[in-house]
Amino acid sequence: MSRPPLIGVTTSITVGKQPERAYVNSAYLAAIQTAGGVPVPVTPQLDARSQQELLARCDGFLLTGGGDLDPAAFNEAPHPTLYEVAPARDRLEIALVHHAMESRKPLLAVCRGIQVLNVALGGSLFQDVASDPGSEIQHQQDKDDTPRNEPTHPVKVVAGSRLAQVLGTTDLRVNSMHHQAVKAVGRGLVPVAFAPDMVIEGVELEEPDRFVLGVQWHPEELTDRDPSARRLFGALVAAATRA
Ligand SMILES: [Mn+2]
Repeated sequence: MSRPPLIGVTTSITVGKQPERAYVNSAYLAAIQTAGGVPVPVTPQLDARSQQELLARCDGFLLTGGGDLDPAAFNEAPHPTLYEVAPARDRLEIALVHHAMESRKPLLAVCRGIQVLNVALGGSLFQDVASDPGSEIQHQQDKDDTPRNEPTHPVKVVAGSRLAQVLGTTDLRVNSMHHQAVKAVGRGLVPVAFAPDMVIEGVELEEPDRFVLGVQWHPEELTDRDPSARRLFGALVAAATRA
């Protein structure tokens, strides 16, 4: 019996508040543990040596949701709606993506995570989907106080993609708590899931034998009600067990 894999789970960090703290929503840790993995918080508070040692020991990674990336990373000026930019977190998570690419370790990227994955591979973001490109779909259900675990818009997944295979479906309804989205797609990534307004809701690495997936919704909040959400975390842990 192999040992359960260690899944590095990135944390948020307080911005402009003292004392500085790292934090992570329990739902991410629960989803990894239910899938049989051991979640290990990876925080921007670690120094470079600790970060490097910790990443090297992890068998797979989960990039979590949170505030916006500094748009300087894709050579754009900040949009007025930009919020909670944490440069130390950006640096850590971009380094983590490069580590996962070089070491060929599995990576699941959720919400902000899909944006980090895309930008780390040279892509760019729509900084405020509601105004650019503009949409009739409500991608920020938290604005209406809709519960985090309530699906609010449909997503179509490209048939034959790895994401469709992992989810076990090409049609699902997802929760939505993002005001940014993938614009120019990063090197080696393919968009494989779309909202009805054509906002990109899923990407994967083109290489067929690699497990690098990004989703714009929050499957960690849906594991109780949606088997496809459980399958995502199950597939990450399975891929990390083989890695
Ligand atoms: Mn959405």
